[in-house]
Amino acid sequence: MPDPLLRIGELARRTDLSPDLIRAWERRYDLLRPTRSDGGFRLYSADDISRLRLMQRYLALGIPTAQAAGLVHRVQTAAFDANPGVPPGDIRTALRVLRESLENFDDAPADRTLERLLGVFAPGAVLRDIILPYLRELGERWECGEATIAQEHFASSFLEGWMLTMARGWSRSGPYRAVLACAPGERHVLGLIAFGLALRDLGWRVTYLGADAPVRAVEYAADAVTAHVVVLSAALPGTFAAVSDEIRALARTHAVAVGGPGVAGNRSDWLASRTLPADPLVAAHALTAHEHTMSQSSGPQRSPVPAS
Ligand code: B12
Repeated sequence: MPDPLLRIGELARRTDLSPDLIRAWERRYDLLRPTRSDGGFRLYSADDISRLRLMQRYLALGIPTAQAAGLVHRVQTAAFDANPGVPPGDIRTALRVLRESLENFDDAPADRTLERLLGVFAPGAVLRDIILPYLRELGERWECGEATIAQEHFASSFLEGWMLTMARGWSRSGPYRAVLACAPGERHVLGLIAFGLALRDLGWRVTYLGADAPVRAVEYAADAVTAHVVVLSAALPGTFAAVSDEIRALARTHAVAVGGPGVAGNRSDWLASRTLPADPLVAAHALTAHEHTMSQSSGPQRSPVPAS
């Protein structure tokens, strides 16, 4: 389902900014991308929330407003510049092949198509323009009864395996280290793997713990690899609430960020301030920009909040 669109009052409430300040940033720095409702009201998306949170984050680091807005633009556009779009015709064909092959339990055509696309386009573009939209579309068709549980399980298992094959060796080189895990009880791993691939492409070493990871195990791995950041992910709305005390305890000693659809409905300001942008590619760029800023800042004290 597409993310719900918000009027400015709700956007202000979710970001703890005044509507006047949001409008001023929108006007002066072209920071937001609202669409219009039939009645002419501006409607904002999850991406706009991400941009405002990123802006708040940079301001909190003491970066002047115009420069902070420039950084927000740069993070957003860098994700696209590094992964130029797959042409619409190729996207349509690839989505058709994925649908027809995976939903008939025959993964060979899907495999060949994805291999061919990877030979031509950046991995991030293949993820953003084909794999993630297919998974979302399949999820929507499954929800309304047009795809069966068997088809959904077969397709998501194939794509999970395929993405993890792309990920081989992702823990081995790069200047920054991240530990990635689904929060306890959470088994939706696909968005987290996509995010990990995007981080790897930006030079991160990724230590991936997968589904349903106890917070103590995450902490153990983070200490073992001296992680710069721990990223926890959830798709279910109750996942983070169930372990919020443990995550807060972890955040006292480690930089912690959270992501995935399970963060969206969460009312905790504490979680909101640690929420990564919803788009995995943009989130990877935001985290990397943050890490650059932190490594250039003079003080020895690291910020406990890595992004947004
Ligand atoms: C595949 C799937 C599963 C698979 C997961 C397999 C796997 N290897 O991950 C399995 C079968 C395990 C599963 C199980 C369940 N599922 Co399920 N599942 C889905 C499904 C169909 C697709 C989810 C998915 O991976 N989408 C692809 C990802 C890439 O897209 P996305 O989730 O929209 O995420 C986007 C962003 O949020 C971002 N993102 C995602 N994660 C992250 C992480 C980071 C760090 C970042 C930066 C970004 C990011 O990337 C995406 C691109 O924009 C959805 C339906 C749907 N419409 O989403 C239901 C859905 C998520 N599942 C649901 C439910 C209820 C369950 C079960 C409880 C079902 C059951 N009764 O057992 C269990 C719970 C298991 C658990 N404890 O976690 C519900 C959740 C409803 C809710 N909001 O409460 C959904 C929405 C279906 C529904 N409408 O009922 N599920």
